[in-house]
Amino acid sequence: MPAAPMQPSKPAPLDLASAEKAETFKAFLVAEALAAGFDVARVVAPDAIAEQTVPALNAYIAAGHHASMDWLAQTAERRSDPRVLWPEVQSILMLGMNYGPDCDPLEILRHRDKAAISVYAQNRDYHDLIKGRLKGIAGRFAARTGSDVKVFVDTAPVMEKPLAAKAGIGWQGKHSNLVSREFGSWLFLGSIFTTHKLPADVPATDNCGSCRACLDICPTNAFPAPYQVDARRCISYLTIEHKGPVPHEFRQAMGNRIYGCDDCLAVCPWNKFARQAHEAKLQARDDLKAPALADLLGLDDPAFRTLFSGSPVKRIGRDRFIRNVLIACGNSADAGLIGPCRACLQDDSADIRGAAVWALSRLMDADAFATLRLGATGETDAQVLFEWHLAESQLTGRPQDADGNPQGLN
Ligand code: B12
Ligand code: SF4
Ligand code: SF4
Repeated sequence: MPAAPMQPSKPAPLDLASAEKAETFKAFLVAEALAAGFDVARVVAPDAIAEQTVPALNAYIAAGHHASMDWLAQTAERRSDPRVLWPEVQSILMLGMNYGPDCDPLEILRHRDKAAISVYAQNRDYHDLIKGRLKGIAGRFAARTGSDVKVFVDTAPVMEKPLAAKAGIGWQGKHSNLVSREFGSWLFLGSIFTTHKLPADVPATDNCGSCRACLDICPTNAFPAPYQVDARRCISYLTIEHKGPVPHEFRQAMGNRIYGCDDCLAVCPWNKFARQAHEAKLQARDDLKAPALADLLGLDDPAFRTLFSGSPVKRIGRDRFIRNVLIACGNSADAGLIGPCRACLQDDSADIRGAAVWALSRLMDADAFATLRLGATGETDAQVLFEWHLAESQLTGRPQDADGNPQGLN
């Protein structure tokens, strides 16, 4: 049956009262956000990103760039389109909180006997801080407008960077993070979803131009192309998310970075406009600015929990943390660390024992290492034994097969 001809539709009368109300509610929401300590808050429509993010996230996962973060793949549909995550959502307020450092984060990389903890982790866990504030703002907005609200920060399946870019908070730089004209690289992001329709802000434009400083500084070559990060090669991923031994090819490049990495962020020329975090809980704790590797190696589980209470570092647990510290020790060229590293050969964690073997092989000469090996006969863990054999063959120049395995091993 032929379709009935469409009636020419009359334009809907402009509802000035509701447009005005939407502006008022938006102004209220933004004012609440700023009063709660956020530095920037702008609105984006929920349909603004899917065209870009659905294919991009699928390509990212297909390329394996998500490494072992299977949750990115499992939540891909909801993550790349806020309307799938919450079909009732009408508007999204994206918020940024400045966590700018008070010194150059690249400076600590020159002090190899000290540990570099990335800027975002030198004080309180931003997830806890931001989530509490978001809940307060959203609660007041819901009470004022009667709309439903949901708040998200980082751990939820929301693509915060593309949403913040479309809201005009900044643009996604070639390192993939959001860059702001006012705050440089140093903004934490969070969001408030609401069923109330609010006027959207204007998206930001890309101001990277021909610069490629972030791509060139990356110690592990983690950018297969501008705007793409291969997490498998990223030190942030390797030190925070990666379980088990760190692949050998990245250990030297890690230097003294024991938790996260700021190189691509810190080198960005837009940081000349950055300013120090005003939120006291995001300013670096003095004891986490440049802790001595030797002190960190001695942390048992209770001491680790105490030192990193309320910090994001606590999330990775003591064993993965000490594994990272040991790799930094191996890169330190500091013979004074041999003693503390040797003590780690007795640790209950095989990951720690394996990393200790690697560190010692880099701090000791071949003869001293061979003597140490003779005394260390009780090891039964296959991965740790592999570390011993590999280290020995590298120190003695014994041949290895194509995979870097010492030949003649079974
Ligand atoms: C997973 C994750 C990581 C992973 C993967 C990083 C990544 N770039 O994907 C790891 C552990 C490596 C990581 C590291 C860091 N992270 Co992180 N991370 C996230 C998380 C949870 C999701 C990011 C995501 O969606 N990735 C998936 C990719 C596909 O999305 P995308 O990066 O936006 O990529 C876009 C384009 O670059 C392009 N693209 C990317 N890859 C590809 C591949 C192909 C083939 C194609 C075609 C396109 C394409 O398309 C995408 C869509 O537009 C967000 C929080 C959140 N919920 O959003 C925090 C978040 C991005 N992280 C954050 C921070 C601070 C960091 C670190 C700086 C921490 C540190 N100091 O160590 C580093 C920076 C490393 C880096 N250069 O990205 C902040 C960034 C704040 C900001 N101003 O942008 C966020 C937003 C957390 C927060 N709430 O503040 N992170
Ligand atoms: S965080 Fe470090 S390792 Fe990761 S992409 Fe940036 S510079 Fe490279
Ligand atoms: S360093 Fe250069 S290329 Fe990278 S995000 Fe900043 S401006 Fe863009």
